[in-house]
Amino acid sequence: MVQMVAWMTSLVLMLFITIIFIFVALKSKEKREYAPIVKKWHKARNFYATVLIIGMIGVSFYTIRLLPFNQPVYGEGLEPTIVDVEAFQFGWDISQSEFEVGEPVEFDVTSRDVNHGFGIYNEDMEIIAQTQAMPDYTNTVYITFDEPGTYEILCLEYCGLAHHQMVTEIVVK
Ligand SMILES: [Cu+2]
Repeated sequence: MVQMVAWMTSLVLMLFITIIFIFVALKSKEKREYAPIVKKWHKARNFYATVLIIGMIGVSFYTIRLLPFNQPVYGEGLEPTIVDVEAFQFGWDISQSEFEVGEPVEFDVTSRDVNHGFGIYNEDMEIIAQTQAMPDYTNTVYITFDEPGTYEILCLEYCGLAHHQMVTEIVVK
Protein backbone atom coordinates (compact mmCIF):
# COMPACT_ATOMS: atom_id res chain seq x y z
CA MET A 1 0.00 0.00 0.00
CA VAL A 2 2.67 2.49 1.04
CA GLN A 3 4.84 1.30 -1.86
CA MET A 4 1.90 1.90 -4.21
CA VAL A 5 1.49 5.47 -2.97
CA ALA A 6 5.23 6.11 -3.32
CA TRP A 7 5.18 4.62 -6.82
CA MET A 8 2.21 6.73 -7.90
CA THR A 9 3.75 9.88 -6.42
CA SER A 10 7.00 9.19 -8.30
CA LEU A 11 5.09 8.64 -11.54
CA VAL A 12 3.18 11.90 -11.18
CA LEU A 13 6.35 13.84 -10.38
CA MET A 14 8.23 12.23 -13.29
CA LEU A 15 5.36 13.10 -15.60
CA PHE A 16 5.41 16.67 -14.29
CA ILE A 17 9.16 16.99 -14.92
CA THR A 18 8.75 15.49 -18.39
CA ILE A 19 6.05 18.02 -19.24
CA ILE A 20 8.26 20.91 -18.06
CA PHE A 21 11.14 19.50 -20.09
CA ILE A 22 9.05 19.25 -23.27
CA PHE A 23 7.63 22.75 -22.67
CA VAL A 24 11.12 24.23 -22.31
CA ALA A 25 12.38 22.32 -25.36
CA LEU A 26 9.51 23.63 -27.51
CA LYS A 27 9.84 27.20 -26.20
CA SER A 28 13.60 27.30 -26.69
CA LYS A 29 13.26 28.25 -30.34
CA GLU A 30 11.33 31.45 -29.55
CA LYS A 31 13.25 34.68 -29.35
CA ARG A 32 12.36 36.96 -26.44
CA GLU A 33 13.67 40.09 -24.83
CA TYR A 34 15.62 39.09 -21.75
CA ALA A 35 15.54 42.34 -19.74
CA PRO A 36 11.76 42.52 -19.04
CA ILE A 37 11.75 38.90 -17.86
CA VAL A 38 14.61 39.54 -15.46
CA LYS A 39 12.85 42.62 -14.12
CA LYS A 40 9.63 40.72 -13.58
CA TRP A 41 11.33 37.85 -11.75
CA HIS A 42 13.41 40.11 -9.56
CA LYS A 43 10.21 41.58 -8.22
CA ALA A 44 8.71 38.17 -7.53
CA ARG A 45 11.93 36.76 -6.07
CA ASN A 46 11.23 37.55 -2.42
CA PHE A 47 7.76 36.13 -2.63
CA TYR A 48 8.93 32.81 -4.11
CA ALA A 49 11.85 32.59 -1.68
CA THR A 50 9.45 33.05 1.24
CA VAL A 51 7.06 30.42 -0.09
CA LEU A 52 9.97 28.02 -0.66
CA ILE A 53 11.43 28.49 2.82
CA ILE A 54 8.07 28.14 4.56
CA GLY A 55 7.33 25.09 2.43
CA MET A 56 10.65 23.48 3.31
CA ILE A 57 10.17 24.12 7.02
CA GLY A 58 6.65 22.68 6.78
CA VAL A 59 7.76 19.56 4.96
CA SER A 60 10.71 19.04 7.31
CA PHE A 61 8.53 19.45 10.37
CA TYR A 62 5.89 17.09 9.04
CA THR A 63 8.32 14.35 8.01
CA ILE A 64 10.67 14.34 10.99
CA ARG A 65 8.28 15.04 13.86
CA LEU A 66 7.89 11.31 14.56
CA LEU A 67 11.62 10.77 15.14
CA PRO A 68 13.05 8.71 16.69
CA PHE A 69 10.96 6.07 14.95
CA ASN A 70 12.22 3.20 17.06
CA GLN A 71 11.01 4.64 20.35
CA PRO A 72 8.93 1.84 21.83
CA VAL A 73 5.43 2.64 22.99
CA TYR A 74 4.07 0.04 25.35
CA GLY A 75 1.00 -0.26 27.47
CA GLU A 76 1.45 -0.09 31.20
CA GLY A 77 3.35 -3.01 32.65
CA LEU A 78 4.11 -4.41 29.21
CA GLU A 79 7.79 -5.14 29.06
CA PRO A 80 9.23 -6.19 25.71
CA THR A 81 10.48 -9.69 25.06
CA ILE A 82 14.20 -9.32 24.48
CA VAL A 83 15.60 -11.38 21.63
CA ASP A 84 19.32 -11.67 20.91
CA VAL A 85 20.14 -11.84 17.23
CA GLU A 86 23.61 -12.62 15.93
CA ALA A 87 24.31 -12.59 12.21
CA PHE A 88 27.19 -14.58 10.77
CA GLN A 89 28.49 -15.78 7.42
CA PHE A 90 26.06 -17.27 6.51
CA GLY A 91 23.11 -17.47 8.83
CA TRP A 92 21.33 -16.20 11.92
CA ASP A 93 21.50 -17.07 15.60
CA ILE A 94 18.23 -16.04 17.17
CA SER A 95 17.49 -16.69 20.83
CA GLN A 96 13.75 -16.99 20.24
CA SER A 97 11.70 -17.55 17.11
CA GLU A 98 8.10 -17.80 18.30
CA PHE A 99 6.07 -14.79 19.30
CA GLU A 100 2.49 -13.80 19.95
CA VAL A 101 0.34 -11.16 18.32
CA GLY A 102 0.43 -7.98 20.41
CA GLU A 103 3.58 -8.97 22.27
CA PRO A 104 6.17 -6.18 22.17
CA VAL A 105 9.49 -7.55 20.98
CA GLU A 106 12.93 -5.99 21.17
CA PHE A 107 15.51 -7.44 18.77
CA ASP A 108 19.08 -6.75 19.87
CA VAL A 109 21.03 -7.27 16.69
CA THR A 110 24.77 -7.75 16.28
CA SER A 111 27.20 -9.62 14.04
CA ARG A 112 29.91 -12.21 14.60
CA ASP A 113 32.02 -11.27 11.58
CA VAL A 114 31.18 -8.66 8.94
CA ASN A 115 28.32 -6.21 8.41
CA HIS A 116 24.96 -7.76 7.61
CA GLY A 117 21.47 -6.36 7.35
CA PHE A 118 18.64 -7.68 9.51
CA GLY A 119 15.32 -7.46 7.68
CA ILE A 120 11.97 -8.87 8.79
CA TYR A 121 9.51 -9.66 5.98
CA ASN A 122 5.85 -10.54 6.26
CA GLU A 123 4.12 -13.25 4.23
CA ASP A 124 3.65 -10.89 1.28
CA MET A 125 7.43 -10.36 1.32
CA GLU A 126 7.02 -6.76 2.40
CA ILE A 127 9.74 -5.53 4.71
CA ILE A 128 8.27 -4.48 8.05
CA ALA A 129 11.38 -3.76 10.13
CA GLN A 130 15.11 -3.66 9.58
CA THR A 131 18.39 -2.62 11.10
CA GLN A 132 22.06 -3.15 10.42
CA ALA A 133 23.92 -6.04 12.05
CA MET A 134 27.41 -4.83 12.89
CA PRO A 135 30.32 -6.52 14.67
CA ASP A 136 31.04 -5.19 18.21
CA TYR A 137 27.89 -3.11 18.16
CA THR A 138 24.25 -3.77 19.01
CA ASN A 139 21.41 -2.20 17.08
CA THR A 140 17.96 -2.43 18.58
CA VAL A 141 14.74 -2.73 16.66
CA TYR A 142 11.33 -2.74 18.34
CA ILE A 143 8.30 -4.37 16.84
CA THR A 144 4.88 -5.55 17.93
CA PHE A 145 3.50 -8.03 15.43
CA ASP A 146 -0.16 -7.40 14.75
CA GLU A 147 -0.79 -10.33 12.43
CA PRO A 148 -0.13 -14.02 12.95
CA GLY A 149 1.95 -15.79 10.35
CA THR A 150 5.38 -16.95 9.31
CA TYR A 151 7.81 -14.09 8.89
CA GLU A 152 11.12 -14.35 7.11
CA ILE A 153 14.39 -12.81 8.12
CA LEU A 154 16.73 -11.99 5.26
CA CYS A 155 20.15 -10.42 5.08
CA LEU A 156 19.93 -6.95 3.55
CA GLU A 157 23.61 -6.34 2.94
CA TYR A 158 25.76 -8.29 0.53
CA CYS A 159 28.20 -10.07 2.81
CA GLY A 160 29.81 -12.81 0.76
CA LEU A 161 29.20 -15.64 -1.67
CA ALA A 162 26.37 -17.28 0.26
CA HIS A 163 24.66 -14.03 1.28
CA HIS A 164 21.42 -15.25 -0.32
CA GLN A 165 21.36 -18.23 2.04
CA MET A 166 20.97 -16.01 5.09
CA VAL A 167 17.28 -16.77 5.51
CA THR A 168 15.43 -17.89 8.60
CA GLU A 169 11.86 -17.89 9.83
CA ILE A 170 10.01 -16.66 12.87
CA VAL A 171 6.46 -17.59 13.71
CA VAL A 172 3.85 -15.30 15.19
CA LYS A 173 0.77 -16.96 16.72
CU1 LIG B 1 24.73 -11.31 5.47
